Amino acid sequence: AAAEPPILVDRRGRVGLLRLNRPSRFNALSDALIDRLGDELEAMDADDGIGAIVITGSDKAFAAGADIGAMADWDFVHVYKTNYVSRNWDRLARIRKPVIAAVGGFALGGGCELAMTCDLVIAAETARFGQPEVRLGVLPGAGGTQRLPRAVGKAKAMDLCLTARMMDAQEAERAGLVSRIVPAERLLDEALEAAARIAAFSLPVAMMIKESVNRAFESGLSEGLLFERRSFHAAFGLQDQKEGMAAFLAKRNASFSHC
Ligand code: CO8
Repeated sequence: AAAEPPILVDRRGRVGLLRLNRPSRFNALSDALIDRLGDELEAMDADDGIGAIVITGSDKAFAAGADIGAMADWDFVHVYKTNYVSRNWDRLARIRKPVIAAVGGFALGGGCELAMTCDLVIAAETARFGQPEVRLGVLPGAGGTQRLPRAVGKAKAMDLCLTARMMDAQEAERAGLVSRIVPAERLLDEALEAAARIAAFSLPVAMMIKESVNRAFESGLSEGLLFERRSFHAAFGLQDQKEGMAAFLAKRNASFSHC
């Protein structure tokens, strides 16, 4: 297993599929894994033939967090000087195409943070989400204290981060962390279908939608609305706008050329 790549890369039409592949470690997020994930995501982001990306794990775990074995002996100077997390995580959040997390089993610590860095979270009924870092004598370090309250509100974010308890898929969906719940055996198919549906729409429009929704978390309402309005106006510069509206009026399916 040591020779196995930490990420398995696949492609289904216009959908890129990345599978976290350290099953014996519950897909613990080693540096090698995060580095590779960043490389593969950036390659797919640059690939004109890909319109959406799915990240998934195994049945048991999406990812159980950072690799505790690797971290145990690190000290402040080491993590500060090597810029742990920022050095290889920030690039994940800069991916411009829609990314779907297909979560089965545990999404804990950095695993939950990875799911929250994605744009949609499709969860199997078996999914469990948590930020249990407090148990280890640390706190969430890849956005858990920031993205979780934005997703589920302060009350639940405090509860999860301070008590280390897990949320099941139902609670996570009610709270707003999860886009949809599906039966475990349908997880990958549902995620791939959602990705294929997104990828068939205009790619520049999907990118603008992602950018604009994310702007809601970075700005006040009037700035966000202005950003949306500029993007909406820009969409009228696309061939895909002409095609989408002409297809509607002609009562046929649109065929987007992604430009
Ligand atoms: N790191 C390393 N190894 C792990 C991890 C992990 N995060 N999680 C599980 N494993 C290993 C176990 O050590 C065990 O190994 P072995 O078979 O050699 O004993 C194997 O995976 C199976 O685990 P368990 O025997 O514990 O299986 P259980 O079914 O009893 O429990 C759990 C599964 C609940 C997932 C349990 O393993 C667990 O609690 N894991 C740790 C979860 C955790 O604390 N995560 C937070 C880590 S800290 C963090 O994520 C900080 C984020 C900062 C930034 C991230 C940047 C990458």
